Amino acid sequence: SSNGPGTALPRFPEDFLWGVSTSAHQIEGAVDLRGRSVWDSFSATPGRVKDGSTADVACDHYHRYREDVALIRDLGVGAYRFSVSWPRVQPTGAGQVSERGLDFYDRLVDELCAAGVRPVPTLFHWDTPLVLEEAGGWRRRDMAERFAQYAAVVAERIGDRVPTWITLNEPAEHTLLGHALGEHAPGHRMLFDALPVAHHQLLAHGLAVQALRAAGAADIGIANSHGPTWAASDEPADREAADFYDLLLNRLFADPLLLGRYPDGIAELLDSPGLDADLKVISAPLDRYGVNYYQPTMVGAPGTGPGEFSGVPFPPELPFAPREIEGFPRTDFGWPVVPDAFAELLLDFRARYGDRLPPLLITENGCSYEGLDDQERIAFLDGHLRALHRALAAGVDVRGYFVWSLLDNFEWAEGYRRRFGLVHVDYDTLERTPKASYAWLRQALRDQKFSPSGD
Ligand code: GBH
Repeated sequence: SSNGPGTALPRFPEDFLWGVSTSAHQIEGAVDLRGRSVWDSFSATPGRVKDGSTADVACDHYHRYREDVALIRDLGVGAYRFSVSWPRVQPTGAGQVSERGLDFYDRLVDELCAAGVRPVPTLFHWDTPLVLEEAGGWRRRDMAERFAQYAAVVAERIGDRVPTWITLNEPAEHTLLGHALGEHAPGHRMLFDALPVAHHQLLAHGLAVQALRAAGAADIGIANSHGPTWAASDEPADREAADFYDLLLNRLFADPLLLGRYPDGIAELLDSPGLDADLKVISAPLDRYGVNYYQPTMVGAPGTGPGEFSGVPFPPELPFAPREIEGFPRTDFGWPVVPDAFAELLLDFRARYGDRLPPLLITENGCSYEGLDDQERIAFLDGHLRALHRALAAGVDVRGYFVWSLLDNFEWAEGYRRRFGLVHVDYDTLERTPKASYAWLRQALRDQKFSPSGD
């Protein structure tokens, strides 16, 4: 049988969970109805967001969520992963709770349930309340307790209707881009001094898990970004660099969560009192492990290669240097499209963590392309779903797959220049138009005989 978008996908398990993902800051808008976040001030600083845009309006999802839930329902998926904006719930990040903010998520969850779609909220997708950042933000250990208190507030309000929780989105990216390299909010360029930011997020996750369990949550996970790391050559210096990058991307967060310890060398750098006790909290059992997958990365020895990363000069003092991966198609963002690397990642992950690995959810996978007739996106999704199916057949326990993203949205430092949606958004009229990929996915789910309600 032939492969490709022209032929039906292989059959996935009947109870496989199909979904779409978004995040609060990238779609909600309604900035006046919430507290300010680090991304508001970052976007207001000239030069930080490439097209000079802000997320003040974004997709105006706050006012248009009914239309968006209808799009999710008509697509035929069974789940929707969205994020809760911390400054919408707690405008200053602590204490005072905004009833209006909580009401929004209450209505959204009701609307999803009425449409037969499972709500999968993520509690933090990078929009730290600005007041907390100005007091030291994730560089401070007590952010972890603040986050757990916020988690308890949200769980108390919507927990009765939430089957699955995700604590944090991609703490690796938030540490690396937001605090080590300064390309994302809050824009710190601390290089290796950013390591405590990683630890504090992990501790925040662990304390939030305790708070969610206390509120009765039965199904909890985290969403980490992962991808295979390839060495530029077999030379020892390139291999060493690749191992180090692999440690930062694939192990720095997963090892503490799944094995209860940091990779060799990291605990010494952290030099944090009470680390063993923290690691007990961090490694409490999870019900799901979320993987966000986009592309493999190639690195070489420090000081080699083009000296830049995604068009930004790369600090030569780091022990690896990014390289271009040649020989594959690229998305509009320039990311290589390598479906086989998705299967490679999942098999490697299973080999590395074995029985310590909870069932996986693919919490994000997607690509940026222009246009309504987005055949490239169809080919991307088709290729990645086939790769995922191969990993399933090889015994990797994956329970669901979420496309990033439902809608075109505010793509962080790129602004609105990158479009990841199954649904096009006209940023002047805010009109939504399903793309060819939306129709393709809907048909693929029908071919699977997938039933959102599970019967
Ligand atoms: C996710 O992060 C975010 O969770 C989401 O908010 C965001 O909108 C979405 O992805 C799309 O960006 O220069 O070829 O080495 C993205 C994780 C990690 C993916 C770094 C791209 C670098 C590509 N990213 N990776 S490359």
